Amino acid sequence: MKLYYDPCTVNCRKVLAGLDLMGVPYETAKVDYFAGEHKGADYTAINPNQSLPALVDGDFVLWESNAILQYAADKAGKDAFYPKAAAIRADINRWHLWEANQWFPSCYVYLVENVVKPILKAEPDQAVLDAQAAKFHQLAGILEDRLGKSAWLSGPDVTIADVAVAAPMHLHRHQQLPLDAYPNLRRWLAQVEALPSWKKTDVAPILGLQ
Ligand SMILES: N[C@@H](CCC(=O)N[C@@H](CS)C(=O)NCC(=O)O)C(=O)O
Repeated sequence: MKLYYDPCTVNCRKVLAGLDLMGVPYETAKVDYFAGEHKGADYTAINPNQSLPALVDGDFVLWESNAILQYAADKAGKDAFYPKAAAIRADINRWHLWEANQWFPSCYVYLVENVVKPILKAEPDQAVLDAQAAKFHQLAGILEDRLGKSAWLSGPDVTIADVAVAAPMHLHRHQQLPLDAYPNLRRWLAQVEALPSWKKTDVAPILGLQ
């Protein structure tokens, strides 16, 4: 399996951390996000969405980071991180869909305004942040409630649901995500941050963030 990635992006970090957590072997091909290589003809032939990451396994090409985690877990037989029991698997699939549809877009607003714009020497737009706040708190409340019931998102053990949902908030201090009201969420995030696979894939040094 070859992963096309740039380690600085949210969804690539998600896959890198997830593959490392599961101990799945893979090769890599770097695609420079800030140089726009993901929009070049070679990479577009692999992922017509022109977004990162993508996985190539023989003749099989797969994009969508959560689908990559699911495929890698199944292919390598890492059932502990993506159990086959129907209800647990459906729960993990649910968090993966929710992450892509709801959580990532909300956290991304904070990433763009408070991390990307300052890197590009632009000013964060407080009106954009204010407009997102109600949605962010609604979604964070859902996580807070869930994480009040179990140690990890899908039960007592870490799974690929945790890696996926943590990824959009991976630079939460720099993103300035408003997490004060969510003790269960902060407790869980600290657990994720203590995982060796998470530490190994830290993006802050790559982006020059302290
Ligand atoms: N739902 C997709 C989202 C992929 C995505 O948007 N990736 C970002 C990097 S995190 C990207 O490459 N965006 C294209 C761009 O900014 O031009 C996934 O999970 O793989």
